Amino acid sequence: MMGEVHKIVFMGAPGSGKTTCIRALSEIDPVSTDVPCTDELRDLKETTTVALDYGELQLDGDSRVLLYGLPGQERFSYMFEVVRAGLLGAIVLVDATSGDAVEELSRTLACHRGDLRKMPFIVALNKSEQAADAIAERCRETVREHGLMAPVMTVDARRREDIAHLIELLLVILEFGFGFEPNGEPGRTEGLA
Ligand SMILES: Nc1nc2c(ncn2[C@@H]2O[C@H](COP(=O)(O)OP(=O)(O)OP(=O)(O)O)[C@@H](O)[C@H]2O)c(=O)[nH]1
Ligand SMILES: [Mg+2]
Repeated sequence: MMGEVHKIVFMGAPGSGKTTCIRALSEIDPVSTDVPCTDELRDLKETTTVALDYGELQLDGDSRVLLYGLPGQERFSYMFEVVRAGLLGAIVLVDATSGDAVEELSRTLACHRGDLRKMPFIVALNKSEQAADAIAERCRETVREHGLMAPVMTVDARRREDIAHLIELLLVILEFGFGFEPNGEPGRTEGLA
């Protein structure tokens, strides 16, 4: 993988932890476009991403991973267009403490289904300090219901090693093909969902 550049996107509902992941993982000062929340989000958190987060991670040799965080609010979902070219995979964050966690995942999958059929992704169940097994299982079902396939992992987005582990897993899935055919149609991926 000498000299390669991998491009990965973090997506998910507002407050699910995308900006936190990039801050935890980036080895450069992350570029952040957070602004104070002005709408109903104000009760949930202080700031929200309105354009993109950007960070970088160095791998062995001179390979790099470029990390992009999308805004969580659906009205900014067109920002995906900005990062789509050359994208190798995605991390879909889910806030396990949200009463709507599974519905939020469902909305994200529905919004980006076309792209997620063409690249490997991992569902990362965040803020999962308390037992999140039941939610993880419902996330797996939701992924299947959308005709998609992805592992579901529990993480703490503030812990660098948790997010580094997600990236490693994504790169392994990429390296071993994940059963994706060159035309982007999912192939044999049993066992990963
Ligand atoms: N307890 C806990 N808090 C977390 C965790 N991950 C993120 N947070 C907190 O959750 C809040 C929201 O995280 P952000 O990273 O801003 O969420 P986001 O997905 O970027 O949100 P938008 O940009 O609004 O879409 C922050 O206050 C984080 O500190 C976690 O694993 N556990
Ligand atoms: Mg953000």
